Amino acid sequence: MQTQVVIIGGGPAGMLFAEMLHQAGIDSIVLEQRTREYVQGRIRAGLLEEGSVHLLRATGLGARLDREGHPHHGSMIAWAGRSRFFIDTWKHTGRRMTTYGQTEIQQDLFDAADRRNARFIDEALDVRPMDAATDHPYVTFNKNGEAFRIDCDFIAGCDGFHGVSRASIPLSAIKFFEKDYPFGWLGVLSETPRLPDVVYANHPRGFALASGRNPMLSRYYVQVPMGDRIEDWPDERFWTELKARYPKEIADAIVTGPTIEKSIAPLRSFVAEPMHYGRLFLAGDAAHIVPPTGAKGLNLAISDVFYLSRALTTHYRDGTDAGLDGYSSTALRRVWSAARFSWWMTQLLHRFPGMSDFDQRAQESELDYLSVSVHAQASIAEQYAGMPLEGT
Ligand code: RFL
Ligand code: PHB
Repeated sequence: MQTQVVIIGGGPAGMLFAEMLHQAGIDSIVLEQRTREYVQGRIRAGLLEEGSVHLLRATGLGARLDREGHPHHGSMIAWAGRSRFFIDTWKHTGRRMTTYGQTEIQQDLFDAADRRNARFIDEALDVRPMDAATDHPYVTFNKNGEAFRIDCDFIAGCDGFHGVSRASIPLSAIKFFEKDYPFGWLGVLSETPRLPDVVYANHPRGFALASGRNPMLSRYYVQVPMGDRIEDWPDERFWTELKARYPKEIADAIVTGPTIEKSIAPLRSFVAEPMHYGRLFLAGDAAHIVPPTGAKGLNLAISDVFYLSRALTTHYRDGTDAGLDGYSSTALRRVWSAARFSWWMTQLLHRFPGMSDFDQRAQESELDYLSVSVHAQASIAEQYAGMPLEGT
């Protein structure tokens, strides 16, 4: 087979990249190791920056997002026994946030791919990017026991944190920056009315988060120790723990019910530099992971593929490679800004094992400061709303 760009990974980064390339008249093939149904069923992110909503709209993916997404003016932070404050992105930046599930975006992307008869190959096993350091890269894989090869101009590694793309880069050509957190998030989805606001909570029992997918579908998270398993968290224990971490009036407003999905995700910060090796370019979770506290992972995946599609568009249209040469440094500026913000939100809102009394007071003092300082609130709102894309 032959194409201009082989995209490894059919998650949001890979599928959106294929759509953006198609709009620019650039041909691609997406290789996904799982089944389409599996990719579709994964429950993950929910909160979109306004810039991400604009990019999705500009790529023809706005219709259902505009109908069913829930735009709002920011999120609330509550902490034990104190007043709450609102991260008002609308007041401080004129930008809104939108809750719209990653599952829905994935569905919209598959629908768009179907409409244009895109080449999307799922259950592609043993995918290998080859000769990325040369002008003639190619990718090999197996499907249904048969071996295939695709010759291409470029390879896009959109295969998430555990993918093969980053792992194929020689260690002498890439540097990793990592930080692990000593806890995870237990997330549940429940067909119960969501709270009117997204509410983050810092409590002596640990962090909690209330979000939603639609008026009758709520999404909640609680911080859990490393090593906890789903079986440790029957529904009743989950709801009791969640409510215990919110001030009474918020806890009373939470409607409980059976959960329809439950999963535990570890929290991690990770950045790979540079985000390319020869003609292999990394985008999304393949290149970086942020803890979900800042709601940035999916938004970064979207901005990465925007930058990369713009660079490839000028490569094919004008024959200039300045965009490709600058892709990594341009993308990394936004990545590091989000990585720093996500790390900061994580240390502000979680209880860390072994935290000293001093650490505890310092955290409380920072929350107190945030709740009274309009300057501090403007700064957090600006970062939460998302920094603007360069060159737009
Ligand atoms: P994905 O979604 O992991 O997709 C990668 C795809 O590549 C496939 N793959 C391979 N295919 C072929 N060959 C191989 N060798 C392959 N290896 C892997 C995989 O099967 C998969 O289909 O990465 P992508 O596209 O970069 O998208 C990133 C986002 O999924 C991620 O950043 C967000 O979900 C993070 N995130 C959030 N981001 C936000 O912007 N806002 C949020 O509110 C938010 N909340 C969250 C989150 C992530 C969470 N978890 C579970 C970590 C909440 C949670 C709980
Ligand atoms: C979500 O709705 O899943 C969500 C919202 C905010 C976050 C993380 C996840 O920071």
